[in-house]
Amino acid sequence: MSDKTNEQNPELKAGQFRALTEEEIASLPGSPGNLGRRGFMKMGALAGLAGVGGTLLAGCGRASTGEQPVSSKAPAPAATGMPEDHVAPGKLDEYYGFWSGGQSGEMRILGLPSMRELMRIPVFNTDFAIGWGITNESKRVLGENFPRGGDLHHPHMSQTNGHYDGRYLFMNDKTGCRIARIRCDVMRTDKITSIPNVADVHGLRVQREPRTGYVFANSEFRVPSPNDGRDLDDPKKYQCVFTAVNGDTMEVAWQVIVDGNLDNTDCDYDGKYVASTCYNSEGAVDLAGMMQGERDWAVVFNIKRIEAAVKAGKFKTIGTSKVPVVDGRHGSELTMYIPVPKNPHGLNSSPDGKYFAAAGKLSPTVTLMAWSKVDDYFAGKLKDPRDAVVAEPQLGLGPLHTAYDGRGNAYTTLFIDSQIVKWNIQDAIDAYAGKKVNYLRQKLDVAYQPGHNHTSLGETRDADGKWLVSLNKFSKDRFLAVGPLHPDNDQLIDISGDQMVLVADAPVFSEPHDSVIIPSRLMAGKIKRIWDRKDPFFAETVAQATKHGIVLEKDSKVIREGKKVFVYMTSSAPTFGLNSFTVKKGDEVTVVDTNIDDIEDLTHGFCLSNYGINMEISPQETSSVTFIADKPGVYWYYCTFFCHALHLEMRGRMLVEA
Ligand code: CUK
Ligand code: CUA
Ligand code: CA
Repeated sequence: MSDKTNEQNPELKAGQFRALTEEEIASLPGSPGNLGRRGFMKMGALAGLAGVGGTLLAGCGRASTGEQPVSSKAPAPAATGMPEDHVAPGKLDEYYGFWSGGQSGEMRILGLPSMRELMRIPVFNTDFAIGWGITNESKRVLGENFPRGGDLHHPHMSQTNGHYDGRYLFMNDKTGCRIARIRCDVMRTDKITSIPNVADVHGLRVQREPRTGYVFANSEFRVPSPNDGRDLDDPKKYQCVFTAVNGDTMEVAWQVIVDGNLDNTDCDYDGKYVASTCYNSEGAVDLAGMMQGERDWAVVFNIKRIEAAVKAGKFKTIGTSKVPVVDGRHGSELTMYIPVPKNPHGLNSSPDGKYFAAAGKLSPTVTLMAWSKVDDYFAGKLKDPRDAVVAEPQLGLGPLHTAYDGRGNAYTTLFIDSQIVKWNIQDAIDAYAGKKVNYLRQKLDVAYQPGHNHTSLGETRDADGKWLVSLNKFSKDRFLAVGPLHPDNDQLIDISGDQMVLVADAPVFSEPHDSVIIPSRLMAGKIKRIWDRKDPFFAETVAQATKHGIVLEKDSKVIREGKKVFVYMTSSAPTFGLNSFTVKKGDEVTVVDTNIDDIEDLTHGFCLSNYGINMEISPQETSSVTFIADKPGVYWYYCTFFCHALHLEMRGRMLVEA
């Protein structure tokens, strides 16, 4: 950041900004004078953006969001009877929502329309309730030297033929360059893969056809290649790669070197292409530089050609990684670069399989491109990649992501305007072709500053057009004060009628970026209520016990191998199989606990006082933990899940001899 003075706020340096006061907003040229808090939020966002360079909103007048007339009034929610999102006590939600946990590193399960949080699934984070990052079973998934947390942005469910198939959820860790997989049958993270040759993993999507298949991952940050200390301050030599992971084995299949960088990604409905937005075609390393160009691009990857190139050995490897890396920079026959305005963000395929949309972010437009034109390009029938664009509707300020209802309408979040704009795809195409039609349908105020939005089933062929969630970054005054850190506000919107209707505000902890909404009927019978004793998640622990001659469902016994002590015990409400066990100071102790209760919901815990250990053991599960008994004395272990009237009495002693 330079020392140049910020033009808007002379007392601040370039790059620093503060929200304007209400008086300052009222005095701005073109200001309606008396802005409500919504206007205030918008101007604050504008001031923040304007503070960095001035050219940021190039291409759009500040107040004009397109010449097309549209109502931005929110229709009143249903005035009579129960609210639409009311799910009575004892009743079940119609949809699951799988929610990103952002910088908390976890994934969350919500019920819709109630927006009740049902469960948190630790993924990249450590979690004391579950013992994630503590148990041996979780460490086998995380790796021994796992980072302390992660930044989870994009959860997506595996698909078969463009339908959710209930097998897995995949998600990225932006900071740790990792991809994780959650098994939907037990809702537990079962694989984490580190992506080589990248500095972050941001956008993530799954292959729809014929199935998942590939998990596609974008890297946003450009770094030297390999990033081993060379070319430190020579950004021209930095690069970025696109990654495809095999969703079955979770091994990295191949990577593609690209020009510029990669932000968000989505694929087609034919299994042929995957496309990503790039906001840093400039290859800059500072904000002003990344906003220099009026256009960046969307890059399309030709999957078949990339596979063929890898098969033919036309690849290299980078550094110590063995992953095949092909060159997809300009001029390559593996890729297509479609110019789009300016610093695009979201990339979203329409559920009819025909189009993909790049949201303009710094341009008030969304660029709609046709997969059929991509076919034409790779067949040599389309010369100018820009001719793949079939519409470029002007929607409003700060378009970030687009969702679809399956009835021909698209819904785009406007970060700066704090609105969802509904527009009609065919009308936008006709308008682009020169016809006089109004493609705008409605603008709905949301509170405030939406990032992603998501429609029920909207990323599959089954888009049902019932619900839309707007994942808003700010909640400001919508909830009781809870300190300087505010919750985000995820709003539920009914899109089943002609007009969007805001139904509910749901506060959420930092910071959901994305979500998927899946009918509960689709998951019916797929989610286990009790562990299977043969589950692979703890199979290695079972194998180790078998070597010791232990039957985990029956035996509670201590086995010593030199300085290694294995403590096997059962849990059955309200008792541990061992009342006490004795070890020596310095021993490496492994406690293996098996919950032999087979009653649904009867979970036990094993918590060892003053040793920083807790683990969850659900019915028929085995959990284990290994630690050094480095403190002599008496240490109680106790059950942490209230399992029985005598739950408090469910405890025992570890005696550590000096
Ligand atoms: S995202 Cu990751 S910065 Cu718009 Cu998909 Cu929030
Ligand atoms: Cu077992 Cu509480
Ligand atoms: Ca740019």
